[in-house]
Amino acid sequence: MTYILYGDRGSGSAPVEMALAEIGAPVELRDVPLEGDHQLAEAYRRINPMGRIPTLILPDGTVVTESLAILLTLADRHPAAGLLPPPDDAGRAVALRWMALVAGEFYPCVTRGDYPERFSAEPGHAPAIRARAFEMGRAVWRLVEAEIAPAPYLLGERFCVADLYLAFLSRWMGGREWTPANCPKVEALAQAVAARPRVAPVWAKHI
Ligand SMILES: N[C@@H](CCC(=O)N[C@@H](CS)C(=O)NCC(=O)O)C(=O)O
Repeated sequence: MTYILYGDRGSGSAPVEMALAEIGAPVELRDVPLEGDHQLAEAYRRINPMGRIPTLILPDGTVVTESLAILLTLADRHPAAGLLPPPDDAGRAVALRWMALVAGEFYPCVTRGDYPERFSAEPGHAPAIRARAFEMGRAVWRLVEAEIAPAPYLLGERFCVADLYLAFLSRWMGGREWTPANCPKVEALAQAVAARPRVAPVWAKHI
């Protein structure tokens, strides 16, 4: 029943590792250091053809890529952990909404910020691409900030996997300094998640 998680410190594998900690599921962690572009190595691309982390291998060998798909898969496979409300609960729709927004709108900004040279054939464009990616990424968090009312979690007292995902991704793109100053509700959510007993050691390792 052991999962295999490919990832790196501070990366998108962190919320997956945190979800596994909440579940209490055994996991073998395999390092794919982004420094040196090990995610682009041929051997790893045979597992994840996008050359990205995280990748989760289920105990039966099934490969799951895409952080959102991985987290939802874990929530589905371990209902006793309560990582998502049931399908007929509106809270599930709320959780999915915020996770999809962050996966679809914020994560691509992170890629543009980290690898601006991929987005223009003209090397001189990189600083402007990076700057715009930061603006667009922060616009996503401002929108989240305006809409959520964590108490202390997105669904009130009930913790869910969306809390993990938003909390950890809010640390990226300078978020550790920018979020407390600009998005106090998102910051409070991040602190509440970071303080959870099973999450705290994993959070500390990745931040
Ligand atoms: N859509 C993917 C994005 C994954 C992603 O971009 N991961 C980053 C690390 S957090 C990565 O592997 N970057 C390396 C690269 O783009 O070459 C997901 O949600 O899992």
